[in-house]
Amino acid sequence: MKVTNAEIVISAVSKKQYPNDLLPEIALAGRSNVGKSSFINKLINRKSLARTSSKPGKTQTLNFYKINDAFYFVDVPGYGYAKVSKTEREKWGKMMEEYFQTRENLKAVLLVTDIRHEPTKDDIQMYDFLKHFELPVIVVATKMDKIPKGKRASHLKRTINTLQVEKGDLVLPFSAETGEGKDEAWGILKKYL
Ligand SMILES: Nc1nc2c(ncn2[C@@H]2O[C@H](COP(=O)(O)OP(=O)(O)OP(=O)(O)O)[C@@H](O)[C@H]2O)c(=O)[nH]1
Ligand SMILES: [Mg+2]
Repeated sequence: MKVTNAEIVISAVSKKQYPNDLLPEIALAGRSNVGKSSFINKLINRKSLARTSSKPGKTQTLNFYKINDAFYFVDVPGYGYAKVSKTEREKWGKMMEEYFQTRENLKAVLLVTDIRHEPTKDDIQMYDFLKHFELPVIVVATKMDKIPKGKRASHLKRTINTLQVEKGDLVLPFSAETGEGKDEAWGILKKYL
């Protein structure tokens, strides 16, 4: 897809702030610091529209990025960052449920995982949570540039096995560094838009 326009519309913390123009949405979920915001930037060819950071916990709100006036990427705050208070975690949980459970224009979720590491308990929980709400899930195995070619297959297999990815759910090797998987990502997303 040729992206000619991309803009942040709102950083929302609750439902009443979500955009109401009924455009389809694609959400990004995953651990803190895994590369969700970087994924968005890579797909839309913008260095830093979605704010990224080497420190975990950069994205704290549901950030709605309107693309070509046609759909939204929704950048969701990450999970699994240890230095988060119980209150913060509960606030996060409520925000997630409110969004994933009730959002009718949400068409698919990209669950971003780090190919270097085995998916965590939190990743498994998130995958199961999304499946529970019967949302289409695409697993994005990012940071592919960080592992040697010879280990790709075994790492991908580990991700699939640990998450127990259901038949029919796609797993996409990706790198925001090299652009690997970008065209494939658009190919997949087009089907939901
Ligand atoms: N080598 C490499 N680094 C990446 C890749 N994707 C993201 N990063 C780096 O990982 C760090 C975190 O990236 P972000 O995109 O901010 O991660 P996030 O998931 O949005 O993080 P939160 O907003 O904190 O949840 C940054 O330093 C990025 O440059 C990738 O594909 N390869
Ligand atoms: Mg982010």
